[in-house]
Order: sequence, then C-alpha cells, then structure tokens
Amino acid sequence: MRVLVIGGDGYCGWATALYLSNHGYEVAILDNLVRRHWDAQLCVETLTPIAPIQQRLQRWRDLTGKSIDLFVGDITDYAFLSKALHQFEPDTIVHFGEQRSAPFSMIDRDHAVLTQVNNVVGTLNLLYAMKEDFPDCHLVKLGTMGEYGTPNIDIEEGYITIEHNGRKDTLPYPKQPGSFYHLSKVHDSHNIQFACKIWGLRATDLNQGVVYGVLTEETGMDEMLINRLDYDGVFGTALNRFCIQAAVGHPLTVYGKGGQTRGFLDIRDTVRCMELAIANPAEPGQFRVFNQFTELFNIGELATKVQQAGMAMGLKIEIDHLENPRVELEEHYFNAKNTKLLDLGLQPHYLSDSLLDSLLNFAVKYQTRIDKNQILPKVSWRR
Ligand code: NAD
Ligand code: USQ
Repeated sequence: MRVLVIGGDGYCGWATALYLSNHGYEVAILDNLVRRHWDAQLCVETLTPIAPIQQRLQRWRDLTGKSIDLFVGDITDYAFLSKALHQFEPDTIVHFGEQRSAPFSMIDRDHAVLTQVNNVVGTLNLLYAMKEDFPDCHLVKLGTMGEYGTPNIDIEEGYITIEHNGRKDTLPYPKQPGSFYHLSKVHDSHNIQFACKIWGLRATDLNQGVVYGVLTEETGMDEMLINRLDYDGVFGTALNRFCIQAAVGHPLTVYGKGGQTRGFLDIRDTVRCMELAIANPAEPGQFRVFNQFTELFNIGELATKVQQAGMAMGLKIEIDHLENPRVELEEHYFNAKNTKLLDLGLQPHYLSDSLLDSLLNFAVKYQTRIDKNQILPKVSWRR
C-alpha cells in the first residue's frame, strides 16, 4: 500500500513515516518545512538536534535499504499538491501538515489568519485533489480532542444521538474549541464531512489528544533519525515540557489551578493508531471519527508524577501555579470515549514511571541545548 505522509518532517509525521516504511508500506513524505521556519522566526529550537530532512532520509535508506520519496512544497499550492499526488499515486493520505500550536494561533491577528488559512485551505485543496483524480483514496486526517472543548457531559466519538421534542437523530457532537488553532480543526472536520457526503470520499478524522515521548523503535535506531522534542512556550506541550523543565531545575509550569483534564498518548501509540486506521479504511462516502488517546490526566496530576519520577532520579523539582495565559476551565468534568481504536487492536503504552524516567533521562542528556528564556509562556489569550 502506498501512503503519502503530509507533514512528514514534523513530530508525529516523522515517527509515522519511518514506522510505516519499516512495516512494509511504500511511503512518501510531503512537507514544506515551514515548521523549521516558524521555529527560526520565534528563536526557538527543538531540544533534540534534528538533521535536515534529506539527510534523515538518506540515513534511513542506508540503515534499512528502504527508500522514502520526498516532495518539498506547500499544500495550499494546488498545482504543486496535484502534481505530487499524480507522481506518487497514494492509496492513503495521512494528513499531519498543519500549524498545530494553540499559542501560536493566539499571538495576534496575523498568526490567527495564517493558522486558519494554512490549515483550512490546505485541507480543502486536498479534498478537491482527491475528488478530481483520487476518489477512492482514503484520507486519514489528524483532528484534535480539543475540538470538543470541556462539556459537562460524556464526550462520544464524533457523533451523539439526541432526542428532542419527541424526535431522535444522530448528529455531529457539539464543538467548543479553545483557540483559533483548535477552531481550524473544527472547520476542517466540517469540510471533510461535507466532501464525503457530496462526493463519496472516504475519510477518518483522528481526534488526537496531547502526544508525549520522543522515542519510537525507528527514530531510536540512529542519532540522525532522532525526532523533534519541543519545550518552548509556543510549541512545547504539557508533559514533554514538564520533563524538560525538571531536567534543568525549572519549576514546572502548571497554568492556573491545574484541574484541566486532557486525553494523552505515547508517540508509540500515535504511529500504531495510524497503521490501524490505514489498514481498516473508511467506506466510500463514510466520515469516521476516532478519539485517539489512551489515558486521561489533569495537568496538576501530571506535574506531580513528573516531580515524583524526577525525585527518584535525584532531581529537585518544584511545581509553580502560574497565572493562566489561556481562557479555559481549570476545574471541570471530562469523560471522553476512546473505544474505536482499541476495538481495532490498539494495545496502549501507559504512562508508567519507566516512560517518565526515559523521557527525563533524554531531557537530561540534551539539557545544555535548553534556552531557559523560552520556557515561560509569552502568549496571552486575553491580549
Ligand atoms: P509539527 O509542527 O511537528 O509538524 C507539522 C508538519 O507539517 C511540519 O513539518 C510542517 O512543516 C508541515 N506543514 C505545515 N503546514 C504545511 C503546509 N501548508 N504544507 C506542507 N506541510 C506543512 O506538528 P505535530 O506535532 O507533528 O502535529 C501533526 C498533526 O497532529 C497536526 O495536525 C496536529 O494538529 C495534530 N496533533 C498533534 C498533537 C501533538 O501533541 N503534537 C496532538 C493532537 C493532534
Ligand atoms: N498547560 C500547562 N502548562 C504548560 C503547558 C500547558 O498547564 O506548560 C496546560 C494548558 O493550559 C492546557 C493543557 O495543559 O490546559 C494542554 O496544553 P498543551 O499546550 O499541552 O496542548 P494544547 O495547546 O491543547 O495542544 C496540543 C498540541 C495540539 C493538539 C492538542 C491536543 O499542540 O496540536 O491538537 O495538544 S488536545 O489538547 O487534546 O486538543
């Protein structure tokens, strides 16, 4: 099976491309490398030194004898996208290629517009390209658990059955996203669902939780294959940030009360979920939604787990409750379903002490690369 990984130079995409290549899929990466450019603009760097994409791919070829094609370009450029699709002729397109940071999208008007144009136009171009020439191709699109927000009822997987004034229907689950980035994912979901309905396209929307960890079997094979690990206040995500903060003795940055509950998963489960979605495609005309996380934690709990694991390694770790730069509920009900990927055979890696140890050890190994000035959050939702 031929799989095109859009956004394959990024955190989830790189790990996925190598995993699929290692498991017998014909893989190509399409990426415009804009994430490296945004890092440079913000003066931030991944904790881990990532090699240029061409060198990464060369090393993969040398190590495994497997080749991954590369298309460097932007999916908001329809001519480029269409040409790449015709050259590679994918059976499945995995779409990670978006601006994915909530704080980045809240910097100012320019960044909100950039995020929504990049994400919504890119996905819309992809839908048109599929409709024109690849109508049987399966789209596996990365959505986010944050599309749902934090409602005071259980969160279903994409749809909810409602009875109202004596009538009953199954409808898209209500969306209450918390940033212009998360909103872009909602807009994408609506566009994909509509395209499946009118053109008979097949798509799986993977509402992924916060991903943590850095090592997969493949990215751990060689220093040149190392994955990115972001810790800065814009692109760093909660658990990865806490482990890196712990490694350099920075107090853990819990925003507000810390009762914010989210779905989390290990990056080794991200890559496996991709394979499960690809190997069990949606039917023509079907718009499926899977909630992709393995465990629920609140942020305060996570900070305590990192503190305990770090103390066992001899690190001295404090927890700070900062004034919350975001507008979000800090104590709330949160109970989301996640059975569909488990039913397909996902065997989760749970957040055990050993994972925290390995993430902490990794952070300690690269601690000299950390710029402490980039740790505190600088983007406010209220400004
Ligand atoms: P990332 O920033 O590391 O990677 C995204 C990649 O997409 C980058 O290499 C970037 O250059 C590329 N890209 C962006 N816009 C593009 C465009 N217009 N054309 C071509 N390439 C483009 O992000 P990530 O953490 O790997 O996230 C990947 C996807 O997974 C995103 O859609 C994100 O919303 C989703 N997701 C991520 C997480 C997480 O915790 N990292 C959690 C849930 C969902
Ligand atoms: N948080 C802290 N301290 C920090 C960082 C974050 O308390 O140092 C809190 C935030 O306020 C928020 C929660 O942790 O309540 C999650 O924040 P995050 O930055 O880890 O994750 P988020 O902004 O939601 O975005 C990340 C990815 C995004 C993906 C999303 C999945 O960047 O691409 O869509 O996780 S989810 O959160 O399920 O929507």
